[in-house]
Amino acid sequence: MEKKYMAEPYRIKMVEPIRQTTKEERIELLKRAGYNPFSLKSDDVYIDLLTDSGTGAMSQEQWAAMLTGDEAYAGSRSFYRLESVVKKITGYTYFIPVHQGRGAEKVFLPQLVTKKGMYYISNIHFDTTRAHVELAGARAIDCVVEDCYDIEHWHDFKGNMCLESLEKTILEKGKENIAGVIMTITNNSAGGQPVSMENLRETKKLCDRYGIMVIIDGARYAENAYFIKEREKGYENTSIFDIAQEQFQYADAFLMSAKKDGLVNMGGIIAIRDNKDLYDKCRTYVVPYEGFPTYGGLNGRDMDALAVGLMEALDENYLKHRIDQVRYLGDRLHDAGVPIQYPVGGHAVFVDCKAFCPHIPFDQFPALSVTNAIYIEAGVRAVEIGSLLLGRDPDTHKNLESKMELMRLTIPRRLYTYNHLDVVAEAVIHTYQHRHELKGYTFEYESPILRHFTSTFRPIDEGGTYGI
Ligand code: P70
Repeated sequence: MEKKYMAEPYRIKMVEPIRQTTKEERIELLKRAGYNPFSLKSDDVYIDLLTDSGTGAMSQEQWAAMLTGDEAYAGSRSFYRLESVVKKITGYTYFIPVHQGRGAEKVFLPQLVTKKGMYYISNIHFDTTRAHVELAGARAIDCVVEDCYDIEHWHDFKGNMCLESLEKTILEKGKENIAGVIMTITNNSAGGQPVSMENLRETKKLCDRYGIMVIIDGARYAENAYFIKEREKGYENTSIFDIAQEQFQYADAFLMSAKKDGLVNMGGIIAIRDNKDLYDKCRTYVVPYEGFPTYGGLNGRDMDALAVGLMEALDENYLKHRIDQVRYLGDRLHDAGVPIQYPVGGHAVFVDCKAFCPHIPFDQFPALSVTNAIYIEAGVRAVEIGSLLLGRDPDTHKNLESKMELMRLTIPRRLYTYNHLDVVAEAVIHTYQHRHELKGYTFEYESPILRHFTSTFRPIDEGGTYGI
C-alpha cells in the first residue's frame, strides 16, 4: 500500500547530535539575542527551521565528488564539469559561478539598470533581490496574482505573475523604464508557491512584445517543476528534467541561489541564454566582486558538489519525499485549525500570523512574536516573513505594511525526520491555543539595510507575554 507521506529515500550514514535546552534557559537566551532569532547560537536551537538555504545534507556522491575538486585559480576542471551540467539543464550558452544568490544579484541586476527611474517587476521579489534592485538605483514592483492572498483556499499556482497587472505596470511606467521582469520560482514570499508553465510561457510572450528581458530567480526551480508535474494538465507524464528544461525556455537569464535546489551549503549561478554583451558585462564585474570567472567565489570542490547536487535535486523520488515532508507538517497544523498558507508550498509551511494574532499591529511584527514564542516553547527556530522583512519605503522611509504576516517553518533538505516535524507541530499548536497572550515587539536597534537579519528588539510593555 502506498503511504500517505513517503518514507525517506535514503538511510543515515553520519549523525550530528543536537542539543536540547530548558524553557528557562531559552527565555534568557532569547533575551540575550535581542529577541531576534537570527542572533541565537545554533547550539541553542533544537530544531532549526530558519532557512532551507545551505542547511541541507549532502549525499555520499557529493562528498565523493568534492575529493576530485580542482583548485586551480583559472580554468579549473571543476568549473567545466559544473558548466556542462548548468548548460544541459538550462540550454543556455553562458555560465558564471558566484558564491551565492546575492552574489548573482549584485553582479547581474545593475547591468540592466541603464538610467535613473527604472523598475524591476517580479511576481514577488525576495528580500535580497529587492535590496539589490534598490542598491542598483531601481525600484521593485510585485505583481503576484490575487489568489496568493486567499490564504485559506486551494489554488494550484498561487505563485503566478498577474499578467494584467504586469501589463498595466509596463504601460504605466513605460516599457523603456523596465529593467527586467523577474520570475521567482517557486515564489518564496508567497509561501514557496509554484508558478505554472502556462504562466511562465505567457509572461515571456508578453515581455517579448514589449522587448523586456525575463530573468528566472530559480533558487527552487526543481521544486517548481515537481508541482507542475503534479498539478498542471499535460505534464503528468513529462520527466522532471524535461519540465525543468522547458521552464528555462521562457526566460533569457537564470539567477540561482544554489544553496537551495543545488543541494549544497554554498554556491550560486548566473546563466545567460545568448546575450553576449550582457555576459561580457557580468564577467567584467564578477572579477572584482566575486572572483575570477571560472570560480566566482567558490572552491573547486564546491563546484563539483554542486554539479552533482543539481542533478540529484531533479530526481523524482527525492522531490516526492521532500514535498511530502513539508505537506506532512502543513497537514498537521491545518488539521489542528492553525491558519496556514494553503496548500503548502515547496520548502516551508507558512503560518498566517495576521489570523494567529490579530491583536498585534503590523509594525509590532506579529510573526516575530509567534516565532519567538515557539522558540521558547520547544527550541524550534523559525523566521518572520512579513512587515519586518519587507522593511521601509526607500523614498519615504515609512514602515511598509506587508499584505501577509507569515512565520516560515522552513524545512532543510534531507536533514530532519517526520519525528522532528511532530515536535514542531506540537509547539505551534500549543502556542496557537495560547495566542491571545502574545504581545508585539518594538525596535531596540534597527539596521538600515535588510533589517531583519541584524536588528534587536524589545517586547512591548503593556501586558501580555512573549512566551507561553
Ligand atoms: C531564504 C534565503 C535566499 C534567496 C531566495 C531567492 C528566491 C535569492 C535569494 C538569495 C534567505 C534567507 C531568508 C531568511 C533567513 C535566512 C536566509 N533566500 N532568491 O531562506 O540567495 O541567500 O544565496 O544569497 O530565496 O529564503 P542567497
